[in-house]
Amino acid sequence: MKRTRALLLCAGLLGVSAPAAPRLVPLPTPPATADLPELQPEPSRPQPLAPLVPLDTVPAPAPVVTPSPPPPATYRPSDPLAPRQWNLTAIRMPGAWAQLAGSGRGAPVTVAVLDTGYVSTPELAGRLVSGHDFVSDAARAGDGDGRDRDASGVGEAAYHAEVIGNLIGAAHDGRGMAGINPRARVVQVRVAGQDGLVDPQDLADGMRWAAGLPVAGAPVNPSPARVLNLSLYADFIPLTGCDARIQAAVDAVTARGALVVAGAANDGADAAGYSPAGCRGVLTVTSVSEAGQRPGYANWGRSVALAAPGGERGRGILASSVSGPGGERTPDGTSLAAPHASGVASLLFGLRPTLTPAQVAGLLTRTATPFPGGRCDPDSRKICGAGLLNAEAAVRAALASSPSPSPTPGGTLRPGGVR
Ligand SMILES: [Ca+2]
Ligand SMILES: [Ca+2]
Repeated sequence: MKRTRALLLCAGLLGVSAPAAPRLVPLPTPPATADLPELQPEPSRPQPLAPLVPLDTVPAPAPVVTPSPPPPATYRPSDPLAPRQWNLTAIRMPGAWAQLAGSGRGAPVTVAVLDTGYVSTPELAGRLVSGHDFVSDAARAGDGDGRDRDASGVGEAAYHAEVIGNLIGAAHDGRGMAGINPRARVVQVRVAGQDGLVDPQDLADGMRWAAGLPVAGAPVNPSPARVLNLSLYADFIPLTGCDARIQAAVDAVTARGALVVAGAANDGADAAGYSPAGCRGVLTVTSVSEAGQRPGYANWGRSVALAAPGGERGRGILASSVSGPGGERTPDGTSLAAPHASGVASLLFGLRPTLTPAQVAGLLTRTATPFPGGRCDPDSRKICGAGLLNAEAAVRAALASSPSPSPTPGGTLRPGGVR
């Protein structure tokens, strides 16, 4: 069965539920300095956070009281769009940043965005890599050839990858938007043609390459990723379950230590039929609105691990963009939900590099905030996983976990949330 419409998981791109034209508002002129200030603590706020487990010490056999100043309660990025980025408040990013920024905790982590390709954005200056173009069909590629080393996005859909990358890692620099992990490194891997369609083999090869595995005809990725964000699904195949090629790629990159995060897709259907959303070992993320409810477009079902903001008509996910005319965009869709989980996952890997993909997935799912009333949808069949992504609780749980590479009594993480 051939799919005939663009299948990137941005409802706005599909014209499913977003306004007919993106809302474009010019961004203010950036300041001259290129230096990115660190997160600034919000002044004079109460400090109700529980004491944190020290990062760099092996847990002692007996309880030890460690005198250390409590972290600030919250951080507020100074980026002009930040006050309107309701999605970051919804996943409790201020409380997560508060645990990270005060002591500069966490190593930079590389996230691969497998999508429409590379767009040079100031939000990721110095942290953005143009990966590889895996679109093999020259007729759909729009760049005149098949696979090549230039991952640049082509055409109107190119903003899709840019917005996703920005949501994951936009700098807290007083310009544009604030990202979830402003220290993340982003590798853009092009797997979607100019038409927005994704060939299953291109996707499978792009996934392997992103994680640092060898792919014939491509140089080895010098920036292998710990997190692969897939805000898309493979076209040209029946939507009856996980494609064997995609499952094999998921298994290979997971064994390599990379977590695969996928959007659930935007058909208002059971996500189990989709690849990679329906594949084993994938952290599949569906959308909720600001009120924590499933928008009609968002896929659902047992293959969904958790939910994150994807927005809805008139209340999308605010992002800055330099693609096309540039300015603000407010797309909605599960394309925007997945990178919330990818961004938080990258924070957890930065804090605890020895965590496995299953352990990070387990941290994200077991710390999720329950949906209002316990469900994301009045229809009991339409389930959305463990709850709403909670970055503050996930970071706290990661900091409380053992930094040991092997599970130890009392420090064992219970894998969960990944099928
Ligand atoms: Ca090409
Ligand atoms: Ca910014």
